Amino acid sequence: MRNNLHKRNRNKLLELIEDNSIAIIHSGYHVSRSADADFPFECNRNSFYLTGIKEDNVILVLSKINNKTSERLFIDENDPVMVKWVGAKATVEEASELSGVNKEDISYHKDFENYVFSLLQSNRRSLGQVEKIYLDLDQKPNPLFNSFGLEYARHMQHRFPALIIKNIYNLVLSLRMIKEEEEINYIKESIETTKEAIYHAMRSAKTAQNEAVVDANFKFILNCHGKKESFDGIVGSGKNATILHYTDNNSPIEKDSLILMDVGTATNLYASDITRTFPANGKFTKRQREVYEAVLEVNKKCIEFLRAGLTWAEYNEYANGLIKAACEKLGLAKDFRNYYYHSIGHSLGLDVHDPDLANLGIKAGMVVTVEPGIYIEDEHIGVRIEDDILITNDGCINLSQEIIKEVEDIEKLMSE
Ligand SMILES: [Mn+2]
Repeated sequence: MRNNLHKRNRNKLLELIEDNSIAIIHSGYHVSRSADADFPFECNRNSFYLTGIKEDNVILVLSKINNKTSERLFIDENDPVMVKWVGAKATVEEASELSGVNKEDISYHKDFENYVFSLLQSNRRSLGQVEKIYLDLDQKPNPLFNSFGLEYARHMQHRFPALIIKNIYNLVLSLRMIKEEEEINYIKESIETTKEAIYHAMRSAKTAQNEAVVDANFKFILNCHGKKESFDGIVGSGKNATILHYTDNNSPIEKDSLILMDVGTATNLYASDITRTFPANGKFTKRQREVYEAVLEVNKKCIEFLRAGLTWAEYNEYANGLIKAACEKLGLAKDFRNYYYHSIGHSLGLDVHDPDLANLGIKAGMVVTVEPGIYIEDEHIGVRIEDDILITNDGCINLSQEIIKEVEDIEKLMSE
């Protein structure tokens, strides 16, 4: 606990916030699904980054007053009835272990308002004057996102009209973008599990009559590791592979078709995001191989090109140039944008499409994806090859290089 990732994250954030301010970050509420059922809870990733707790209704309060910092965590007190129905929530001891917040600085929700007000009135004890309150205000118009932040902003503006409300969202993102070694190790573990699951799914494809079987074989390995998908996986065969976010994964597999799998899992919420494309029957046709090798070459060239200091526009323009040339070489008549209709990659982390400050470009310590694709609907061929890349000071490291992607290696694995 002494060297807790989330404690380090809070200390980094405290460096960034202005003096005489407090910051309040909430982990989110359960969202109702239907009748008395809720959707599976997904905690706010900024909250998790700062607390390491995946539960709903956790509130972190950071303060910096006269350059003296403090932290306080508010959690739910266990209700004996709920414990019997859905299990216990983290106790003070467990919350302390996960977050690195001292036990003495963890309280139950009933003390939250009083604590915040005591900070706001701290000038009485000549400690300074809180001028600003940072809340986590996502830019999305959907009120389900950060509803606590929105509500609390209104509440505080009403109660303390002189208080300046600031958004902490971008400050947290500026930290989340750059991964520490511990975070990279979680991503590596996710990639390792994804590799095992993809191989299992590939081997199952030869006898599978339906995409659902390949999908189930992928998920089987995740379940065996006690892991979940980091996003709704895509298992598309034939023409379905040309639909970017095809997630039905339930069509019959044509014997000589290609299967595209865009899948991932998470470790401590740190995601992997991998795409592999392979022939359902274990052997590429001449045309499939042509298209596949064209995409593979773009994938490799983009990895060689990736380095700190690039803008996202430069990265995309480079990939566009390669894909345009590849499409021409493949004899595709229309503009290349008819065969490649997404961007080359995105940041990866606690979210699969990890939000980042795009204007800062690509920096050392970021993990980004490289995912060129060519989709030829008329020919029922969709190929995408996606790897997860760590940007370093002098280039990059392909974290998923162990997951095979050469034609020979794929055909060999599928013949075993
Ligand atoms: Mn991706």
